[in-house]
Amino acid sequence: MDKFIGSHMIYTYENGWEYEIYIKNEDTIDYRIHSGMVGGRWVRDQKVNLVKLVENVYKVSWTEPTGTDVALNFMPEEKRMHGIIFFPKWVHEHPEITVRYQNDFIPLMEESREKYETYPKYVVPEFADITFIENAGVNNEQLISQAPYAGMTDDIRAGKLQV
Ligand code: FER
Repeated sequence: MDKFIGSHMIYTYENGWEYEIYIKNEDTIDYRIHSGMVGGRWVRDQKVNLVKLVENVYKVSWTEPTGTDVALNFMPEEKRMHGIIFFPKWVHEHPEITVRYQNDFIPLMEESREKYETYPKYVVPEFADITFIENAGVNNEQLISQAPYAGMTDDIRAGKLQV
């Protein structure tokens, strides 16, 4: 697992949604969502379950304060991953409530998941191509420390965003 921990990746799902993840340590991720239904959303210090399934295949799973459940399988050697996201009905209907720096709005997420409907869930299973991968070390607090902006992933891939 040591090889995977510290991975900083950008990937584009086959539906066009672009995401960025940093595997901060053995049970924590930071991430930014650059496009798609909840583009602009970003989160630090989300607790996850992280396991190595077989050599070079890793699974990251968690449940969000919004009630969204996520399971991701990474195959870094193939530059591919597969993600499945289970959105509560309310996130599909009011994605804008979740599009923010979530860490500063945990009570709003918890209120919204009680106030609005959960079912039926909106399930999004997609493969993605990994377009950037580096190892940024463990517990790097600078890496995901600013809001996503248009063109940010191009800047990261071009090495223009040094942290
Ligand atoms: C991902 C798919 C979904 C991901 C995060 C999410 C970091 C989170 C979704 C949400 O909470 O709305 O690949 O990677």
